[in-house]
Amino acid sequence: MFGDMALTATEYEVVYQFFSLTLAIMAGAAVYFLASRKHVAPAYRTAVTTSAIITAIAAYHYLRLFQSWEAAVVMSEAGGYFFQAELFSSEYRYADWLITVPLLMVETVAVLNLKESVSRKLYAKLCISAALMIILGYPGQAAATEGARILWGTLSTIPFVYLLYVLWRELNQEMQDEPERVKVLFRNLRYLLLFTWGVYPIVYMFPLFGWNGSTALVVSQIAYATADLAAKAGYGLMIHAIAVNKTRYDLAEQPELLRNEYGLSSPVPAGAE
Ligand SMILES: *C/C=C(C)/C=C/C=C(C)/C=C/C1=C(C)CCCC1(C)C
Repeated sequence: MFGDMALTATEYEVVYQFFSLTLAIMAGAAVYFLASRKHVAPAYRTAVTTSAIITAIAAYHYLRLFQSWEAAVVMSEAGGYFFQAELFSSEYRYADWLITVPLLMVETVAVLNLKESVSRKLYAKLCISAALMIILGYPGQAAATEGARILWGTLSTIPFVYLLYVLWRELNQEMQDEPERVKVLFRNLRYLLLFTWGVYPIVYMFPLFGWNGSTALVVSQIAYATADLAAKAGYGLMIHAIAVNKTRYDLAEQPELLRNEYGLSSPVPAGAE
């Protein structure tokens, strides 16, 4: 719902630099997660690998968004900057979310290493509702009218609320036997999810408040990028911390795992998270 508009040089630069920075951090995070897989037991590696995949996919999409931003902003004859809404592809965001948001659900379940029958149901519920949330939100993002934005936004909120319900209610029942430390980390993980994911519907509503000038355009891009960093790279760090703790706990409980299943040569050093 952002139309063509004049931008100041600062507004153009701020988004340009922030996209560039986000791209760099996402790419760095992907390398870090790949390299730190070995700190955790094989049972938890899928979760950490998934973090690497998510941040790599996001890095690629930030490259595309960065290029799209460069292409969409031209110099006007008067010498100022001019944003051409048609040329800026926010589709990259939705394409990214469609893949990365279900993957974020995959890593959340994978790191718990639950019974297969239980995790299979959770994967299905969480991945399907995550994908539905993004698919239903897109027509509203692309719509030209407020009515359509409200309608699709509301429809998209239904799977979002269901997803939160599954994460809080159903997953709690599965968490009973987890060590205290893992319970605390997992509680914090869900709060991180709630606060970062909450940013997206708020930004989505900007035009409904009549907020669609150049400041709103810049703020929405920065807000999305910041939320993406916290919800993907930051979230991945917390997943890694949970995996390290669970590895340590497993080894304390069953030291023979060290040699056999885990193939580790020495215990995970304390403070490795
Ligand atoms: C890495 C990207 C993430 C975590 C993206 C999350 C996106 C959302 C939670 C989007 C939610 C939306 C609604 C709940 C309603 C309005 C439409 C959306 C798609 C912005």
